[in-house]
Amino acid sequence: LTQADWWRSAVIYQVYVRSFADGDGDGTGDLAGVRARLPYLAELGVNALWFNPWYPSPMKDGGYDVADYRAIDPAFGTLAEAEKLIAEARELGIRTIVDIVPNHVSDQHPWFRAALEGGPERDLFHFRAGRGELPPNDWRSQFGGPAWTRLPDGDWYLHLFAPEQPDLNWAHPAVRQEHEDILRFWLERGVAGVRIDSAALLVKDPRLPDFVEGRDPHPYVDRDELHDIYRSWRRIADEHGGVFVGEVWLPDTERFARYLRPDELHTAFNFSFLSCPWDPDRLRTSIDETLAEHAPVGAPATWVLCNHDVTRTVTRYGREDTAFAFATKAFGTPTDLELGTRRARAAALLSLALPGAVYLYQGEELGLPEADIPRDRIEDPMHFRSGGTDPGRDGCRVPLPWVAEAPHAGFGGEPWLPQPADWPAYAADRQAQDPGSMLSLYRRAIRIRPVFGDGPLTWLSVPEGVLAFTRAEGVTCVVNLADRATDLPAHTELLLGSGPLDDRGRLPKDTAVWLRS
Ligand code: TEU
Repeated sequence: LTQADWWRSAVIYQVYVRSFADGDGDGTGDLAGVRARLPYLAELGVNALWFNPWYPSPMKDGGYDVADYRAIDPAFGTLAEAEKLIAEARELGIRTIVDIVPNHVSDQHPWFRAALEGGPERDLFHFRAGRGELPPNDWRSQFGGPAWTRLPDGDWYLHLFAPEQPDLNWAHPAVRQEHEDILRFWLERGVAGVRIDSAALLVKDPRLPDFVEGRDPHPYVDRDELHDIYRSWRRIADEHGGVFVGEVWLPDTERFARYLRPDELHTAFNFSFLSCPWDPDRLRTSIDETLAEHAPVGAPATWVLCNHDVTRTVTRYGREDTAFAFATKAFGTPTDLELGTRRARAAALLSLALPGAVYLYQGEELGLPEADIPRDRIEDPMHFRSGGTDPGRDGCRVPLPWVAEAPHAGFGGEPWLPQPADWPAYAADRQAQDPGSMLSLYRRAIRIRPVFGDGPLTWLSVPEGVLAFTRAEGVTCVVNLADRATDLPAHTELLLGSGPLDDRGRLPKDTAVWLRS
């Protein structure tokens, strides 16, 4: 692989800045905190950092309500500091990916404020008269409740997410122009890539019809007009050597792959893998379908186990229903963390052995569980819009534990979300000393991972319930998802294991190894 192709097999670490590390002691993570931890990230061995939105924001949706796309939220730092961070990371061989939110802006964005004043900026959004006392159509917000909010003047505006996130009108040329300028702005500041938030939702049917189950095209998901937008974005990326990763959430694999054609997005998140249950057949099918859908368009697959929207991996795999990822669970779902951790360790070796790029959400390398957030501390709008039944996504966004013996586990000041009492046990400094820790496993796995080369995947025939495959370099990954221990295929060297073999040298259940044949 050439330098320019780094993204085809990269390990990309997701930084949720607000919860990563707090450099100034105010309880909110910041760029100073990230800069201080760059050596940690270099030692972990990741190739790039994806920063969740770091722009000025009222934080009604963790920064996905952007008030200014060309600056840094003062709670995080300054633009000059971001440029320093980008350069310092690059010195360590780590590239930067920024998160662009094109579907909507904050209600505090100058455009929306001007629109509320009745200016021509109204055309940049979807303002409509209601149907009597009812909203203009029956669309629902992704967070629950109607997708429309009524203003004192009687008009309604569309928001597919929270009311503080009005949707932009992508049929308006100024919206396109503005986002192309924003892309250039960040690419010119040295970022290597851009994550595109809610990438399949931007374009709406201009008639804004009621939703009809199964009707194609959908009034706001995966509309054909999107491809023209991403083609012009791709030209901008190519001028700067930048790459895209789209948050394209589409179950239909053919429609999904259209976004990855050579003149569109470079990559997209693999939500099929993320929402796959801990089941050998389902995992193998997900892997096969992923590789099959990417091959014709020549795009590399991505492997995602967790992100800031879903339940932490060790918790998900420690529950009876291991499949769910996008919908959160009721409060107090029974969880076996020991089992979940064993599986998460095996899943780490599985995902890092597959062909393509791997996304690693901060804290996964520490094996953090989903935290129970006291109800009166929850901030996620998803919780409120569910009427309080859904705990929301804050449980995977708790400030990280760095130092076991320090106040707030070394995060910094009193964290904006409370840390569970056992957080110090997960602290990075403690795990760095422990060869059996999740951190040590991730460090070794990321270091050894290049032994798989960039060859294609070949499945080996092994007993039922076991997944085993090789890549061109003669290195094999074996994952045991059966109920009993299994014999290992012939090999000359055991490179890495997610856990010990049993006393007869067999691979126990919920365990993975990397072997040299
Ligand atoms: O998420 C978009 C998305 O797919 C969500 O609707 C997802 O289904 C939801 O979070 C339920 O889990 C992106 C961001 O990742 C998310 O954090 C933002 O809240 C959302 O966009 C709005 O910008």
